[in-house]
Parts: sequence; structure tokens; C-alpha cells
Amino acid sequence: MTKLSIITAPDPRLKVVSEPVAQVDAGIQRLMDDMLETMYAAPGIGLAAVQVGVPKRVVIVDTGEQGEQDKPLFLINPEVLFTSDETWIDEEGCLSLPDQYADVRRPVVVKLKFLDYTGVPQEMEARGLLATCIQHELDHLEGILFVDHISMLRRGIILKKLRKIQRESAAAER
Ligand code: GNR
Ligand code: NI
Repeated sequence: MTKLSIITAPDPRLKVVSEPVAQVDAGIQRLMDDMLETMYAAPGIGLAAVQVGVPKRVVIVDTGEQGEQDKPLFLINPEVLFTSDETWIDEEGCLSLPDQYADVRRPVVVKLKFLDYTGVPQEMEARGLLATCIQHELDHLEGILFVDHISMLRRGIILKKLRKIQRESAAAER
């Protein structure tokens, strides 16, 4: 497996709408393996392919506790079947918005269908942190970041900080 580099905002590649996967083949499985290594190394609890520069509808999630056995979920071409009216607020972070956090309100339950690692259709229901994480990843497939769900003021503050970090690291590379 290969660790991939994660694109950080602001970057136009994060705003692209990802394309459906036509066939779950060895190339897609290799991508998912590499994404898994990248996510665990970060560490993070979810990752969308677009974050590593591949605009395909591929998501991995593992909200298990650290130290627990790895239980990754592979979601290919995920589609939402149901979201609850009941919502909850959780603090979100994103590997593409390093060290930035904000409260985001989302449905507490989500049902979805998807293709699994072997290309077999599956359905699942998630709630709580898993549901939050899945919805955060599905947003990535539409080019949406968690900061798009918060006030313009808070979003502006976070993006300004990230632009400053990008300027400083570009200067350090020179
Ligand atoms: O690692 C991550 N943590 C997280 C915490 C709360 C809600 C969503 C997430 S997903 C994030 C990894 C990431 O950026 N996935 O796209
Ligand atoms: Ni993210």
C-alpha cells in the first residue's frame, strides 16, 4: 500500500463533483487500499477519493476507537435513501482543513446504498458519529466542505488561516 498526499483547502480540486465508478476493479481496490493507509496514517476517521486527487465516488470510513481492531467501511457510488428529520450537532474536522474545527448540524440517522469493496450492492443505516462522518464524506463527492455548512464569518476566518499557512509553507519551500 502507498500513502497518498492529501489536498488541503483552498484548492479548486476539492470543489469538483466526483464521477461514479463504472466498475469495481483491481484499480479501484488499489485506490481504496492506498486511501486506507493514508487515512490511518493521518489519522482520520474518513476519506473521500477526491481528497487524494481522484474525483471518483469512492469513500472509506472507520470510526472505531484507536487501538481497536480496524473495521473499515468501503462505500462506492453511495446514495442516500433516507435521512431523519431529527438532527444533532457535532464538532467536525477535515483532513483537507488541517487543525480547523466547527460545529455542524446534520440528520442523526442516514440510510444509504452503495457498492462494497468487491462491487456487491449493500444497504446500511448509520447514526451518531458514523452518520455524521458518512454525510461529511458524501459532501466531498459533491465538492462540499464542512465549512460550507457554517456561517460566512466563521468560514472566512478558517479559510484566511489556511491561506496564511499555505503562503508560509510555500515561502519555506523556496
Ligand atoms: O478525521 C475526520 N474526522 C471527522 C470528525 C468529525 C466529523 C467528520 C470527520 S471526517 C475527518 C476526515 C476527513 O476529512 N474526511 O473527509
Ligand atoms: Ni473531510
